Amino acid sequence: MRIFRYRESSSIHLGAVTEEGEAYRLNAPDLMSLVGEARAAGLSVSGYVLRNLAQSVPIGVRAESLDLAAPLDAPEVWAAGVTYQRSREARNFEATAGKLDADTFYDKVYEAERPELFMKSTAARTVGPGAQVCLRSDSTWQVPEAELGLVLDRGGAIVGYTAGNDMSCRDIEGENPLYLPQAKIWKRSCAIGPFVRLAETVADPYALGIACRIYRDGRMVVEETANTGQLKRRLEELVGFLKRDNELFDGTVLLTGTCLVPPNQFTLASGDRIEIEIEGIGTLVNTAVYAAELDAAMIQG
Ligand code: DO4
Ligand code: MG
Repeated sequence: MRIFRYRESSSIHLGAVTEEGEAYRLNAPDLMSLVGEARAAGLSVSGYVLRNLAQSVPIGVRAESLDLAAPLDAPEVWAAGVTYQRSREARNFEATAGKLDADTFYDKVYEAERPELFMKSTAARTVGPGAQVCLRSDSTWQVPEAELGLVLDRGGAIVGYTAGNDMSCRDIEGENPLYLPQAKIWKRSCAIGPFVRLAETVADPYALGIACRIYRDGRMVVEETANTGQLKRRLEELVGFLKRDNELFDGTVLLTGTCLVPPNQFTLASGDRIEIEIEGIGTLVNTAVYAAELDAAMIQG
């Protein structure tokens, strides 16, 4: 079962898609309230939704055809790095311009007990499906990073899985890893959604196909595919380090690292359409635009 939000008549509603593909409007205000209600009733979230389906309104159309919004307002988005061999290779390439002759910090963190975890985004910087993600004006090597996102409760329990885009500047990080926050965090540099697949309805989170496609002027210019089976770490291991001596908030999202990297010569351009698809979860679509272009469009109204 998948949970989503959609806009209709200037309101935002919570919805669920059953395994049969039927979409229903739910009464709960948001995902984490739904989780609370289910727990109070002693049921799994999907069991709770199914039990209350008779009181829910069938939407009558496929969820994908609705005006979908971010599935939740994640108070914080964290991200793991170098959790796949593909990311390790890409980080080594950008840090050494392909002239690798010794172990790098990336090699070390890939093998280390402690994973790389970093703060990726706040609620105000995170967008949902269909929204524009921003490009930086001071980078010439920008890529989307397609990642499996974990939706956590305040105790660190995995409530569900979503698709995430960890927009990244390869040149800024490659110049100096101390620039990581600038390579990762700026206005609209993170997207999540459109669906959260409830954790109890995912048989094996280590067997999900992931695809990233980028379209320019209607033509596909990048297509990369991989599988979460290539993840070096266990999800609980990443969450364990995130919550260690830390305070988590209901609805925190943890992106689990990228296994998809466009060819090294590729950089995003304004107007590019980015599609991130995770098997059984859904497809997150966003368009890239320079932050200044977005600001100018907003001023013009
Ligand atoms: O080391 C930098 C971050 C890498 C990353 O974001 C990833 O592997 O997904
Ligand atoms: Mg990443």
